[in-house]
Amino acid sequence: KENRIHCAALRSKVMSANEAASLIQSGMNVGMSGFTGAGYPKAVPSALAKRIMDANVNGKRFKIGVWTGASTAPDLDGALAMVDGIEMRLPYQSDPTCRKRINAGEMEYIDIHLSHVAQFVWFGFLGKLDVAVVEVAGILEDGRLIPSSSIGNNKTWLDQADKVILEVNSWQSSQLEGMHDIWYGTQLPPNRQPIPLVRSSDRIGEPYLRCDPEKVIAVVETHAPDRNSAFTPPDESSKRIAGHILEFLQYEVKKGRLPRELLPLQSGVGNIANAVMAGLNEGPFENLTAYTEVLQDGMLEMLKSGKLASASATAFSLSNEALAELTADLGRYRERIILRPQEISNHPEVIRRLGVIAMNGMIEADIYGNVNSTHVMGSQIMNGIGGSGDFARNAYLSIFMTPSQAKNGAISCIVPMASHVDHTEHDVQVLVTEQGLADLRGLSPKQRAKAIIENCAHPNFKPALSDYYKRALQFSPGKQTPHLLEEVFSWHLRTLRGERM
Ligand code: 0RQ
Repeated sequence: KENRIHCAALRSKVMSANEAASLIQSGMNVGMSGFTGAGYPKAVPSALAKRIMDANVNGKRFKIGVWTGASTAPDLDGALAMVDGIEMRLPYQSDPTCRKRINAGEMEYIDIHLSHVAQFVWFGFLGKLDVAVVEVAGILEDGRLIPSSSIGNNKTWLDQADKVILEVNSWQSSQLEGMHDIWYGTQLPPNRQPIPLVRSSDRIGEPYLRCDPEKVIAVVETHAPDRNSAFTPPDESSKRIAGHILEFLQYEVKKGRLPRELLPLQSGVGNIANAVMAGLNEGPFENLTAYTEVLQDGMLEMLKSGKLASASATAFSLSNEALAELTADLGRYRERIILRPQEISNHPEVIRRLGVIAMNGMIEADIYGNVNSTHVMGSQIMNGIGGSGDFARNAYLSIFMTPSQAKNGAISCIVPMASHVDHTEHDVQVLVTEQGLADLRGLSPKQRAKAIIENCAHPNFKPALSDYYKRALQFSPGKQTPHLLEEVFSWHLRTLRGERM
């Protein structure tokens, strides 16, 4: 195995994953690396899951708090949830087993704006962080760490945890060295200073993570791949959504409200976001930039074609094919890709300053433009708010997109009232479905309702929405945001009862 550990003091702490896992006790809060399947620890979490299972077999309860950057992988979230080993999970997850436990009421989950997590820990809002388990790509002679394929909250975990377990993964390309930008200038209020980042491609920090070697209680060597999930090729609906957005952006350039190279792009997770990038790659814009959270296949394609000059993110989220492409040419890409801590990639101050164009997916929106990103039928968590709030609230333009219907047409994604609200009407400027785009800027609630129903709703649901809105306008006691309260959730209730509209 290639030696990635060049610090003698830390080399002396190398041990097996089982030995390292035995240093984690029930009741501890554990800060794990990992962000959308990139850079999560590959060995210690599964070893810990085994240890928890053994404890359970012996009639002992063994649960920990699991804090991460964002979602991880089956061998972290999945393995720990499977053995019911997670007391509290934060700040984002997308694992099926986790989701099941959370929705069954068997696991506590706090869904937090991703930019809030680090500072909440620094403020002491979340309690004590006992152990950090962080994957790195290598260790320098002086003990500094070469970050892995995501940064997430690693800087904060390493600073705040009492004890540190490092996983050194030789599967990660050694060429990652130099790609990261870790800013150590963060202060706590009232002593905060402006973040000196004025262009999305600026480097303001250093390429390595610092870690007090005294705190390191174990180093585990691994050679295992990230969880790289495939994207489906853009379907007809995603292509149409992308088409509407492209047309809109071109119009904004024509109107002089956007420069020709646009403004830094943020693109959410999932296939639709990826399709929009594919659309932009074939579109008329040149010299684009990205200030985003995860770098998906679509953006890598744009870096490759040259449409995208540079991209700033906190993690990769690539398919195996895209990863092979990146790895083969990492030396070249490294100059144009910057991975930052998530409190910087998602920082409201920076997003507002740069004027980011935010494009995120959603579960449903209501006729006034309130957006639900997280809860199906108001109570079942899907994933979490992730970075969508960080970006939507502070963006130059905040765009939300979804197919107009879900579950093969059984459900309308435009509803009278959102069953859960993550992004209020105030933070939503543009709604897009395959049917069309509603530009909500400068519109009052009643004008918004007309635009959303007219442009975004599926023809199968449009008459019922128009009918609801007309009656609300007539019978609602208030005419600012007309609603019929006895009816607002009737659409959801029908779905829950298994009836079609
Ligand atoms: O479920 O696969 O079981 O059928 O929700 O929906 O249409 O595949 O869309 O992959 O873009 O996900 C909001 C979840 C959309 C995502 C959400 C069901 C649908 C399907 C997924 P099935 P699609 P996407 C920064 C940005 C929050 C985090 C975020 C998300 C599943 O975009 O998690 O924005 N966003 N981060 O069937 C019932 C409806 C539904 C519905 C969709 N109205 N009712 N089910 N579904 N609409 C990046 C990060 O933070 C990491």
